[in-house]
Parts: sequence; structure tokens; C-alpha cells
Amino acid sequence: MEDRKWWKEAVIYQIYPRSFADSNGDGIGDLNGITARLPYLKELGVDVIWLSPVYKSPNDDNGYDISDYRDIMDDFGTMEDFDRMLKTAHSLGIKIVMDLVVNHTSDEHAWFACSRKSRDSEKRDWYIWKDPKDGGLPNNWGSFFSGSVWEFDEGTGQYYLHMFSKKQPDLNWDNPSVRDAVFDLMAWWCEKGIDGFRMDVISMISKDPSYPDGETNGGMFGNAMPYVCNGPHVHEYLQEMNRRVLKRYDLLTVGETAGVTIDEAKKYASCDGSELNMVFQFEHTDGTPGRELHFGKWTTEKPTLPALRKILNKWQTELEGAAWNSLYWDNHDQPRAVSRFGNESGKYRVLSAKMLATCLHMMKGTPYIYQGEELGMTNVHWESIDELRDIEALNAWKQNVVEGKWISGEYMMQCFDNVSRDNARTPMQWDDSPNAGFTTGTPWIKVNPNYVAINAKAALADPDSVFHYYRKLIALRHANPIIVYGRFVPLLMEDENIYAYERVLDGQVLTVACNWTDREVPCDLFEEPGRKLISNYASHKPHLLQPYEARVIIH
Ligand code: TEU
Ligand code: CA
Repeated sequence: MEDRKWWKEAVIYQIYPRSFADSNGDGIGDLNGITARLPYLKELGVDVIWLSPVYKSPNDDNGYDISDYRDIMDDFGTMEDFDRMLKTAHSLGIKIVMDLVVNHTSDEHAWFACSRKSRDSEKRDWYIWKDPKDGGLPNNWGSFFSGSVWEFDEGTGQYYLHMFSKKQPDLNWDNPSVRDAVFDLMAWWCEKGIDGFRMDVISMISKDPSYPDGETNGGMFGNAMPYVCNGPHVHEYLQEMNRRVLKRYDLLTVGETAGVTIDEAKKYASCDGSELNMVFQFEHTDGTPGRELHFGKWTTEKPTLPALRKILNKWQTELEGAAWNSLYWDNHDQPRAVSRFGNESGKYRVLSAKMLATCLHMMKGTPYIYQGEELGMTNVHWESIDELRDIEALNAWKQNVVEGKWISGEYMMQCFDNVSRDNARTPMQWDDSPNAGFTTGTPWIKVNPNYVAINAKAALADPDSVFHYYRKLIALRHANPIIVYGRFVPLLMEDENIYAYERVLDGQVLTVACNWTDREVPCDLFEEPGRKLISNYASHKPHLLQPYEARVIIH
């Protein structure tokens, strides 16, 4: 068997603090709210919490714009609240992984204030400043949040680079002082006793120094991805980070690596431990083929099983023995899994949520659960643009509907229903009291009206709930090394309806089959005798899988 590691055997639960639990009635989730709900996570059985950013922030992008890395966001509480949360989590055997957002800072960070002051400021070179080209933008790159990546600074007559909002200027990692400062703040958190880092867009910290125009494909702006992802020094900088900080502690590290390929992942997440433990790849979420990219990420289409399976099987088989996978359907940037890949309608919501959970948690890699996924929470139907909160959606609306006028508002709203990040950010549904028990005040974003039926209280009370199914999946992983370490072998590669595979370890075989449709479909994988590990159906029919049936046997 390969090297055993605790982070390979763990299940991670992501908390988006703003939307998890509000302890003081201001409508915003906070650290004390999380502390109070830790017993719930203990019952679920997760090993680790990944906390989306809780640092001081003006909240242009809900904490992904940090103005002080050594302080807590006012909305979320104080450093004492943080310390208490960490201590309580540790006393329950739960680790805490911090979100490290260091591709960029907030424009309100003291570093940027100093950088922008004058062309010869001591921190000028900490960010990426360029002169105007032919009196205009330095190049044609488009930002992830609409518009150009360049913002002109009147005071000093230069542009600064921001891959995301203009309140998120990109740091210049080529400057050694920037790396020193980042490694210092990481060590500061490690000394506090945190258990790891999820590294925001860490694949983007080294840019192509020639800053060439990108392909426009008929759009207004050029595609910067080839010039900002997996750049010339990214592995050198991560190896330096590893030597100077990571390897001094026992951490879980996961890189969010937009634009990552298999070959790049083998470097970022190499088994030799020289960089990170694992990466998040985006192909099955942001890049599923079959989803036509009309403009940016916005689409009303759903991914198909064959396309999705081809991607995931590739990651499963090609990283074998070389690097470690992370497994996820959902996070705070994605629509809800049951709405996107499953079936959110009444009859099949629970069955399909369990099917998706089985399909993912039996694969090889470390699974991530996003808050509410364990309840089968669904997307929201947005009634009007006023209900959306996310800067990505609001900027896209402005650029495409209000100013550009090439997309109808009606169509854009359908795209938001399908893929907007706010679908993941509606409040956690705790019970059937007003505002789903999330807050006694006015929630910062609308609560999904289906909370009356879909909530944690009801799920805990129902032994057949999605929650208890996740609890069982987590417990199975902890008890069966084959689920963690078994080799992945794809099955039924041409089947239109079934996602099936085997895991193989020391003469044992685990067979997994999941019906992705609402019909009975033929399946002969279970005719050999074996012991059932888990299924979302109590009884089975020969030679077929029932609608959304998932079945796992060991033999
Ligand atoms: O997201 C990085 C990223 O690549 C995004 O483009 C992501 O694909 C997009 O949000 C999907 O619509 C990270 C964080 O996860 C995200 O919340 C932040 O907004 C972003 O970085 C900037 O920090
Ligand atoms: Ca609060």
C-alpha cells in the first residue's frame, strides 16, 4: 500500500462563514455561530473544516479581498472568538484549515496603500504596475469579474493588475519581499495551531512577464488564462513555500488551481511532497464540455454524464501513483450539486443527492463536502436581480444586460438560476423556524424558501435522510482502507446512464455503480455475490438499477 497520510483518510467540510450560522442577530453568519454548531459537524463525522476567509476585509468579494491577514473581519467577531472556535474544534477532534488568499490583497490593505502612494514607494513593486500602452490599457485581458484587468491610478499615472475585482490588486510574487511577507503570515497562523491551508487561485501567482494580448474569440476582452495560470515560476515559489513554512508543520494543503492540467497537477500535488498535498481541478465544474460558453461562464445548460465521467476518470487514472486527487461537486463558487448533476424535484431529490454522494465518496482522493450538501440543499429561483449579492453576477449583469444590451435580462436570470455562485451562498437551513434558524435578524441574502422541508433538524430526525447517508459514507471511509487507497478501475465506459468503477486493494474489490437517470436501466455488475457496503435503496432488482440507484459491494 502507498504512504498512509491522515489527509488522505480525512473528509473535509467547507464552511462559508457568512452563510453558516448567525449568533448575534445581525443577519450575518459569524465565528460564534460556527462554534455553537460544531457538535453538528461532530455528529456528521467530518475530520476537518475548511473555513472560507475570516480575515479583516471590506467584503467586496465576501472576504476574498483581505485588508489584514492577522485580524478577523468585524462581521465575524474577534480573534478571541477565533481562538475559542479553534480550541473547541480541536477538543472535538476536528481540524481547521484556513483559506489563504495571497494571489491578491484588498486595495485597502496597508501594502497596497503604500504601493499606490508614489512610483518610488518602497512597496511600489509589491503589486503589478504598468505604463499605458498607446495611451490606453497595457493589454486586452479580461477580468474574471467582467471588464479589463487593468485599473488606472490617476495619482501615479499607471495601471495596476487585478485578475478579479478592482478592489483585489494582484501581488507581485516575483518580488522576494512579497514572498517573505506571505510566508511570515502563514507561519504566524501555523504557530496559532491551525491545521492547513486551502490556497486561493495559487496557480496564478506567476504571470508571463511579456503580458501579451489574449485571444478574444469575438468578445470584448482577451483570455488571460494561458498567461497567468501555471506560469514560469509557480513551482519554484511553491517549493520555496514548502521549504520555508509547510514542511515545518503537519498540515493539509490544497491548491485551488484554475487552469490546471494533469501534467501540472503532478507537480503541484506530487507524491514526493515538494509542493502541496492536492489540488482542486476545474474541468468537471467550470469546464464541462457540452456546456456552450456563450459569454464567460454563463449558461443555461447542464453537463452530461459521459462528458463528466470522461473528465473524472482521466483525473482518477492519470494521477495514480504520481499525485493525490481532491474530490468535490460543490463549493462556494458553484451551484448546488443536486440541482446541477442530480434531480432537485421532490420525488428524486433525496435519492439523487445520495447517488451523487456515493459516486464521489467512493472515488480515490480526499472528499470535500460543502455546507448544506449533506442536506441535499438546492439552487434558488431568483425573482429579480436585486436578490443577488455576488460581485461576479452583479458585474456580469451590468456589463451584458445594462450596458452591452446583447443579452436579455430574462435569459441572464435563467443563467443565474443555473450557475450563479449565490446559489451556494444562501443561508444554511437549520430548521423550519423563520429564516431557517440561520438568524433572528434579516439575512444578508435570501433564504431558500424550501427550508421548511429541507433542513438539518428534519434530516437529523429521519434515519433515511441525506445527512445520515453522508454520515455513513464518512464512517465507511474511516473503516475501510480500500476506499482510501484502492486503485481506481473504470467500468462501463460507454454507458450513457451509469457511472461505474471498481477499487482494488490487496485482493479485495469494491464495485460501485450509480444510475444518473430517473429510469430503470440495465446493469449486470451485481450478479456475483458480495457484501453490500451501502446503497440508497433497501432492496434491489436483478439485472438493473432503479432510478438514481447507487450501490456499493465488496468482494
Ligand atoms: O476563485 C477562483 C476562480 O478561479 C474563480 O474564477 C471561480 O472559477 C469563479 O468564482 C467561478 O465562477 C477563487 C475563490 O474561490 C472565489 O470565491 C474568489 O472570488 C476568487 O478566487 C478571488 O479570490
Ligand atoms: Ca452575526
